Amino acid sequence: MDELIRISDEVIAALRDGRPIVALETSVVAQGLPPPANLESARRCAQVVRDGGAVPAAIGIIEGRILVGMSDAELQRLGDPARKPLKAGARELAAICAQKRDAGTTVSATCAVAARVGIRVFATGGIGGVHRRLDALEPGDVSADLAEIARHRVCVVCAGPKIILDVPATFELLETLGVPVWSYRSDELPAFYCGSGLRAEQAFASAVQVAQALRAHWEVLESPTGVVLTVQPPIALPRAEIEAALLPALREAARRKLPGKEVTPFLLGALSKATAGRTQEANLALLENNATTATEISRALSA
Ligand code: PSU
Ligand code: MN
Repeated sequence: MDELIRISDEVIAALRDGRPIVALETSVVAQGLPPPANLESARRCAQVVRDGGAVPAAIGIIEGRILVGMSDAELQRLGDPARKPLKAGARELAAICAQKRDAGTTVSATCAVAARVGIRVFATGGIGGVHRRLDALEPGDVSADLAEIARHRVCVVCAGPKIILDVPATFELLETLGVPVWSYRSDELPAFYCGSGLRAEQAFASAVQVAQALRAHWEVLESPTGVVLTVQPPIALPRAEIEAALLPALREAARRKLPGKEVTPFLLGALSKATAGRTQEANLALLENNATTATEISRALSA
């Protein structure tokens, strides 16, 4: 595997010793956030993982090699829009490798790679899911994130589905796919930087309890699925205001008939513009907070 997948020395050593590791995605660096916030966020997430006593493993693709544990220079390269990095979902990994391209990895691709190398805990901002449709003629769009979380034994620590999505439909599809959705220290499921208004069916008060449940799910029940662990965003924005800003962005996205992969970055960018950067600030805060929680889970799982 060393030809196509390069695991950093630090991550190899942690895997060998069974020490805690937290995988981090890089589509948020390559597509989700504009510079310089993208790189600052990647650095801060890696730092909070280290401060918490785990090894950060940013996953991404450079010149067709899948990197597990990226250096700062490698992250800088992926974070430079001028190099036009691709957005890699799990199904695109092999082709992107063969084409020797650069790519940020989405939740779907990061889950697949993390599971492949034996990393069990992964932090992201908000997962993809079932997209909203303004009318029945708009094509349906369901993120590959959901199907890949369902196929890989990884705990995805996130602030729920992104608010741009049909959030209730996304949670329903996770149920259909057999993916447990557990809430961390809250009775409400989050929807990125907003509340969802939906009650969490299963909530946990501590990382130790989450680790126990993960072991039961994977080792005792031998379930092949991943698990979504939702964490409340540290900066919560008023739902009504976000919905009001989102509607014209959804209309504009439909009018432009954007290719599927461009929809999420377009909508996130439009929300940030409409709120004078407040959604981006909230996005950065929740990314870092999720990395902190993932570190606690990873430590409890390794203990
Ligand atoms: N979380 C964020 N910002 C992002 C993403 C997640 O805070 O940009 C990315 C993730 O990589 C996720 C992807 O997998 O958006 C979903 O894209 P799509 O809806 O096209 O599947
Ligand atoms: Mn899509």
